[in-house]
Amino acid sequence: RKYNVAILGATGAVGQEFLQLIAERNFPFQNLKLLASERSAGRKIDFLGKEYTVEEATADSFKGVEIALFAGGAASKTFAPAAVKHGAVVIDNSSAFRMDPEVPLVVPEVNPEAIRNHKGIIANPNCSTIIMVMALKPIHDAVRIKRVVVSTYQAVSGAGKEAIDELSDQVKAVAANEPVEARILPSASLPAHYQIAFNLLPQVDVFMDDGYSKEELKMVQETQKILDDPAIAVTATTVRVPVFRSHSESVNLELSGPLAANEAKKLLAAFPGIVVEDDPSRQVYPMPLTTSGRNEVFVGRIREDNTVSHGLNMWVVGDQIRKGAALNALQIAEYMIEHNLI
Ligand code: 2RA
Repeated sequence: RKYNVAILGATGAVGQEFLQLIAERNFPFQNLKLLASERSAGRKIDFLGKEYTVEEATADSFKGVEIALFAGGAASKTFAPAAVKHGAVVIDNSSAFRMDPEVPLVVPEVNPEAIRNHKGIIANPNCSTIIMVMALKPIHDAVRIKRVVVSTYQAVSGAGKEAIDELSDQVKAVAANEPVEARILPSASLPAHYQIAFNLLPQVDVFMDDGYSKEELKMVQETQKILDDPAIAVTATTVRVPVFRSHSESVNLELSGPLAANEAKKLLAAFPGIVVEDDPSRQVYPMPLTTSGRNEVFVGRIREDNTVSHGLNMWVVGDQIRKGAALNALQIAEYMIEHNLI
């Protein structure tokens, strides 16, 4: 059967990817409502041969809606309760409800069973967490992971369309020897903004009192919730890099027992949604330019780390807008339809 779907944040990078994916995957929608802030209301969007007018989101927008895809941002907190009250299932890409014990935090290939406990809202994890836990899960199931040390190389798309435009504009300005403007990164709400073109910013989101950023905290807490293992030690350094739309992550693991690199490679290759690209002798490894626009998470540079007992290193890359946000959320909806959970 087909479902009445609403997309909140329809005009942003993730909202646009929802539309792209709904078309690509033939997602069974009956009616489609495109919702956004007042600023974007009124915009016309052509989709599958029909013209849609973006509406300003209100509590009543969700009347009759069965599946509400929230692209993220502050609007989620405002509208999720109203959408649930109208009987919709909300799949929310914002961080608002991720750590709420009543709200499942789900990567469908990793912990689909958690979806059954939903009370109307299912939270989509942070993009850098989704990409990492896809690679952790097959290993963790075989040999429990004791500790994760991750450094991320995050695409500007994580900070939205404006950040994508900012990188592009800065590269052009540098090439033309013109002044470079920095207004968005590391985050529009912060007092200081820095050039990202030909630079690296060791800040994603705001810093907390302990010197870690909220992004780094998310990777710790969300990983423990998704793997249902509060004892797994995770430490993260998240960095913004001048790449458009794929996040890359250097992941170091300390396992509770032996696992040869070749064994790890087999486990990863067998995991749904993972592609192993790992042949140093032929210079084969994942890169953001080759993973962007793809649905899978790509893993390479898989090798033992003998500086600790049972150590393993790997390089994990995935499209931040797809598997990191819109695709993962849509896969949750697909799973719910397939298992009669909507
Ligand atoms: C970022 N993970 O990359 C955060 C939110 N998408 O900015």
